[in-house]
Amino acid sequence: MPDFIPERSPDGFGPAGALDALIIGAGFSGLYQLYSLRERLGLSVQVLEAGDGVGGTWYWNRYPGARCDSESYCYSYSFSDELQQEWEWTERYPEQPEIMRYLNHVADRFDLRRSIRFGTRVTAAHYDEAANLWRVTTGAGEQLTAQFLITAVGCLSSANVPNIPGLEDFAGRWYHTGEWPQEGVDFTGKRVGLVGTGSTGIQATPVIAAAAAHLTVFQRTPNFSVPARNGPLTDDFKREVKANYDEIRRKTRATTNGHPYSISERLALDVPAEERQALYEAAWAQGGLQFRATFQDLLVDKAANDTAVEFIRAKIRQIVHDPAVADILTAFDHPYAAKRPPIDTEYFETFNCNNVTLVDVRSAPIERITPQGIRTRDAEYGLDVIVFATGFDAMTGPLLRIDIRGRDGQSLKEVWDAGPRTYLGLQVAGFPNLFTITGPGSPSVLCNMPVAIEQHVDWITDCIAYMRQRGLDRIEATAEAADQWVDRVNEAADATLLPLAASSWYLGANVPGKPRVFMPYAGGMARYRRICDDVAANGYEGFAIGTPAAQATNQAMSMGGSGAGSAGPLR
Ligand code: N01
Repeated sequence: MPDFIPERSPDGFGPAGALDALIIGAGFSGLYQLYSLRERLGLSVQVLEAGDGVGGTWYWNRYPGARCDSESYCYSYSFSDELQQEWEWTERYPEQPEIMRYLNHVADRFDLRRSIRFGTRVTAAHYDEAANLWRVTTGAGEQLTAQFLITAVGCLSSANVPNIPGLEDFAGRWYHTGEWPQEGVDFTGKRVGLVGTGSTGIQATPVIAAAAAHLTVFQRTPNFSVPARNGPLTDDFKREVKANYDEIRRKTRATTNGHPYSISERLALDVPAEERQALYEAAWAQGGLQFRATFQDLLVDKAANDTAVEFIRAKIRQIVHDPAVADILTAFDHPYAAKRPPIDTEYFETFNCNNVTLVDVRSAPIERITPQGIRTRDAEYGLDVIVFATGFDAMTGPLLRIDIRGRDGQSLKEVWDAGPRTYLGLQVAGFPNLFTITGPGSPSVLCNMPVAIEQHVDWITDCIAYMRQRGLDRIEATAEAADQWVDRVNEAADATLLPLAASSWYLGANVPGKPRVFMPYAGGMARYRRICDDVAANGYEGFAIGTPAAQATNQAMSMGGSGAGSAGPLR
């Protein structure tokens, strides 16, 4: 039984005692979805959040050096002009505490906390077909019911701690960067081992090295990184941004990755070598993820990409004094940006410090963790602290750790046994009234996240408004539409170099046993937005939408060959 009485929606819609909508997660997505459904549609909404505060991914990822790789003024909500005018970002890239201040400000400014229950983890969500309701269970065993269930669980929120034998015997302390202690970790005088050199490890390395007696970095796959060139924002820049926010937001919505810059139209091999070098130098000096945009074909043409690889390799060799260390750092096995490219502040420079050691665990793998430290095939490294910067069970992990069951009790885990299958990354066939914000099959992690989040939240909100206006109470992606969308997601990935990174978390390759399926939609945010808009404009094409009774008729019709886009007679 719910332990509170939810407020009723003004139109009194929905079975007695049930919420109109239940949202899982109070990060960027959950906060905006709550605001949209409560303030724009006037629905009764409850957010359940496992953490003790808002922030989602940013609440948990408090590791040293945690900072956003998107530029602060665009890593923010666009839905409220008052909000964007009043908030002051201080740096080019916001540090984790600054993002937390921002999200707490948003929660207070829009009075969101009264609809959020903190410290409440959702363990199960089962669809009750007869009642057309989701029955949601929390870790404490409470049950809540809601017509719509919206997951705002983040793509990178399920920590991946590698299953290395001996961890339980380690005499020191160990941490995963994605579950960092709220009180922080004091590295003073400690011998620290850091496993993993993705974006997180690359951000954390210089900061931990500065604090610890000694840092040993265990690198399995060498990674590319470009300087972030972080720094304080000047008053002039802030004024300029605020005066031009409309145009900036228009641009972020129209670009491939949701950033405020366009990808160049130049092809890498169309320009003479000298000019290409000068362009890369300028991009390196400018810093940031924009380096990817230097040439149009970096992510689609291997020969073009090789020019970026060679440029970055040469830069690392210039920076790192010891050629043997530089060799390990530059033994790349994938095209540049085929994995999410990190950006850094003095990452490669850190390997020139006397208190830093790089260990190549590709050539000599980690064999076990001993009480004293980490033993590789070649040596044992004494450690007081181990930091796992080993990433996440991305995209599907946060959903699958909840026991989600749709029609006929079918579990999401079983339905996704061979990899995630969604329609637009928004819905799963067989799971009516369940929406997955930035779910697999949407651009999500290939995009500046707030841009992807706002697009999904707006689409879901419009969809629910559409249903309410027409007295429709159930929406479900058809299996045909989902199948076609999965094909499009695969085609979009195959048109790029992204699947060539064998160890990429985009493919699920970082988690042993996870099916290797390219999960995000790589066709670009702008194109995806158009597709979603067209689907809505065509009466939610590809979704069966109606009242439960009408929908049963539709499904029968659909099985009889009416295809995707079938709709209830009430529509
Ligand atoms: O995780 P990762 P991350 N033994 O999966 C290694 C976002 N992010 O937390 O490549 C040894 O990228 C693994 O090696 P390999 C961003 O989207 C955003 O760094 O599998 N090593 C790899 O080096 C990013 O992409 C920001 O061979 C092991 C590393 O651990 C995503 O989060 C900041 C291992 C994991 O890299 C994930 O980044 C930071 C093992 N058993 C992150 N298991 C912002 O800007 C794994 N590794 C907001």
